[in-house]
Amino acid sequence: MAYTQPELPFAEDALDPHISANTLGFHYGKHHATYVKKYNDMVAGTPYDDQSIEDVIVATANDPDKAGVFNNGAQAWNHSFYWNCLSPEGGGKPSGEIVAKIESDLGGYDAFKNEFANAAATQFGSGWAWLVLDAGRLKIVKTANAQTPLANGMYPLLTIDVWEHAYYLDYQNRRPDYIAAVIDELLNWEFVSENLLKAQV
Ligand code: MN3
Repeated sequence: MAYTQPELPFAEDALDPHISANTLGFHYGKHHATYVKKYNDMVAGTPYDDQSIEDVIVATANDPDKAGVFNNGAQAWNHSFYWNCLSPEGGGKPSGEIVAKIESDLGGYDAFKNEFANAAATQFGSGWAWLVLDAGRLKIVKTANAQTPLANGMYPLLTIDVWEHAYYLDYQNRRPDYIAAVIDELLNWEFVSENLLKAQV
């Protein structure tokens, strides 16, 4: 069964001016779509075809012979997850159960914000910054290229894509400005809270 690229959860121009329709057109319509297509082409007719994309990502991580399947599968999954982390109504401080968890595990919202922004800004080259649940505790991690905490037994709650294709049309080299805009204006805390609830079941 092929992996289907999910619909964007908002209109292509809904995140403007923080992330433009032009960026989303390329990022969702070209980059993400290509990862999905390549993944499906690579797994077609193999035993991976019968497995969920999450299982394939875990099975192919750290296997150099399976780098193509892993890279395209992980990038397909990471992007599907990333779109849900953004919302035109997002940004700012969270509410709900996540607030106390951020307080106890990370030292509060300001500490979260600094650590998350720093992880995203200091990921050298292409990659991702994440808020994850790791053995019951919130943690901020960064990953290179297609790497994903899913492959390391962590439960992803939130991510930001820091590949240049995510921001270059809007911000050029100013990655920290893109990161600040996402945190202050777009982060979908409702999605993060849903993920936390699912992770704790
Ligand atoms: Mn991307």
